Amino acid sequence: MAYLLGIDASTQSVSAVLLDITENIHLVSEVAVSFAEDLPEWGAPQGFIPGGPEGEVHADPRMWLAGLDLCLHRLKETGVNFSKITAVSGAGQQHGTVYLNARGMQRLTDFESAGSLVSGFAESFSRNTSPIWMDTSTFSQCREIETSLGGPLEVCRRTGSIAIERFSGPQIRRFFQCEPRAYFRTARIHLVSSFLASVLSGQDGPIDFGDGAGMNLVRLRDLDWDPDLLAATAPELREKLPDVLPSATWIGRIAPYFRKQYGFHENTRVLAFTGDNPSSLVGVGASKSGRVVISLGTSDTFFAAIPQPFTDPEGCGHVFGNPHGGFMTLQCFLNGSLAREEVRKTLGLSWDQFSQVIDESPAGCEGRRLLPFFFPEISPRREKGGILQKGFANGRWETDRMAARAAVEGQFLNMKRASAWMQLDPHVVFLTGGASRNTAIAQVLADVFDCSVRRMEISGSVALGAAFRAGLAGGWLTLEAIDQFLSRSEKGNPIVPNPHLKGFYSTLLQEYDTLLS
Ligand code: ADP
Ligand code: XUL
Repeated sequence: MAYLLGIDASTQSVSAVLLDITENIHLVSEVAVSFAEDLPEWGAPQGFIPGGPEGEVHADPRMWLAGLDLCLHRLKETGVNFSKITAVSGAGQQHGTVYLNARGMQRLTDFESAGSLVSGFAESFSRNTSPIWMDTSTFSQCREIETSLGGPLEVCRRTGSIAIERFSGPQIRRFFQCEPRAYFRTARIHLVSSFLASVLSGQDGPIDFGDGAGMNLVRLRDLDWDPDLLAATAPELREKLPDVLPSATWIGRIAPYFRKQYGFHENTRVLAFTGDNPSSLVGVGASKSGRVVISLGTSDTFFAAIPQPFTDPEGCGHVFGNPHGGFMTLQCFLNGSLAREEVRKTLGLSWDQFSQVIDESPAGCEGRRLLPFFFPEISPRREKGGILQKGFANGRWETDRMAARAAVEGQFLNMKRASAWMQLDPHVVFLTGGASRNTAIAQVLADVFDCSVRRMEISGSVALGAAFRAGLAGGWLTLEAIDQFLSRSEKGNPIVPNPHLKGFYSTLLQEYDTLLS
C-alpha cells in the first residue's frame, strides 16, 4: 500500500489530503485545522493579527507550525498508518515571508525531539511576525523598486508583475528600511511554502518557481533570481534567500521529528512545496489543458495555465510558474470570502439563508449594485477599503437582504471585467475553494460568466494538487490517472448558465465601470 500526503497551509487553516495510490487513486482522509476554531490562542481568527498599522497584515509563523502539528495529529487520530506514506508535498498561501535567524537556520537541520514544532522553533525568528498576502503597507517600496529598474513596465517584463504591495520583494525592502538591525540579523528568508517544506524535510529547502514568481525577484526569462531586482530590494539579499528551483525538486527525506512524533517511515520523501494557487491548478487538473479555474477561498482568484508569459496592461494581473512546467496567469481579488462573510453577518443570515436569498432575488437585483470592498482591493487597485453601492433605499444596503445577491453579482462582474485582459472567455470554469460548495453562489458565477461551472467533491484542491505533484514527480501517477480520478470525483452535474439570462450581465458591466470610476 502506498500513500501520498498533500498539505495546504492557507490563510485561515492548515489542511491535509491523504491519497492511496496502490491501485487507482482513492481518497483515504481529509482533515483540517482552522485558526479561528482550533487555535484561538494565537489571536488570529481570520489567519492574521487584526489591527495592523499602516496597512500591515501579519501572522505569527509559529501559528503555522502549530497548525501543521495539529493537522498531522488529527490525521493520526483517524487511524492512518503513517509508515505507508511514500511522499509528501504541500503548498502555502503565496507571497508571505518568514525570517529565520542563525538559530532558526540551525534548528531546521538539527531539530529532533522537542515536544512540539512551536517549542522546537522558539527564538528562531529575526522577525516575530510575517507579512502575508493581504498586506498593503509597501506602496513607497514598490515605487522605489520600479524607479531603480526604470519603471513598472520593466519590472513587469522581467517578473510577470509590476511591483506589487503584497509581493515578497517590496515586503523585504520595507523590513530592511524599518528594522535594519533585524534585517541584518536574518540568516534566511523563506516563503510560507518553502519554510514549511524545510521544516518537514529538516533541510534548508528551495523556493519553487511557482511561488517564487510571486516575489518580484525572479526573472521569468531563465527562472532565476534577478540581480538588479535583488539590488533594488535590499542589501545582501541573495545570501539570505535559498535557491529557486523547479517545483518538481525533491528536497530530501522526512525530518526525524515527524518520524518520532507521527510514525512516518524514514524513507518518506519530501517534494518542494509551491504556492496555493499553482497547487490548485494541478489539483483541479488544469495544469496542462488550458482550463480556467476560479478559486473562492479567502481571496478569490481567476487563473489558467499559459505556455508563454503575457502580462496585464493595467498592472493588476500576474504570471506565476506552473508547477507542471510553463506558466500560469492569475488575477487576485482580496475582497473574496471574507467580504461575503461580512455581508452575510451584517444581514444576519446563515449560509443557508444567504443562499436562499440569492436564489429568490431577481438577476440584477432590480437595480441594486454593490461592490463589497471592506478591505483595500487588489483588482482593481484601491488603496483603502470602501463599499461602493447604488440603488439601495437611502443608500442602506445593510438593511436590505437583496444585498446578498447584489454583493455576489458585484464580485463576479468585477472579476469578469478585471480578467478580460487574459482573453480566455471560458466555456467551462473549474470552481474550487471554500465557497465553491455554495450552489447559489456557483449559479451566479455561471450566469455572470455565461459558462458551465464544474466542481469537485473535494473542495481542497490545493492539498490535492500537492499530493498529485508528489505522485507525478515520483513517477507513481500519470496525468491520465489524475484526470480519471478527478472525473470520478466530480460533484454532480455541471451547473449551466440560465439561458434566459444570456447577455443580461454583459449589459450591466458598464454600470460597474461607472461605479468604480
Ligand atoms: P483559504 O484556503 O484561503 O484559507 P478556503 O478555501 O478554505 O480559504 O475558504 C474559506 C472560506 O470559505 C471562508 O472564509 C468562508 O467564507 C467560505 N465558506 C465556507 N462555507 C461556505 C458556504 N457554505 N458558502 C459560502 N462561503 C463559504
Ligand atoms: C495570489 C494571492 C492569494 C494568496 C492567498 O496572488 O495573493 O490568492 O495566495 O490565497
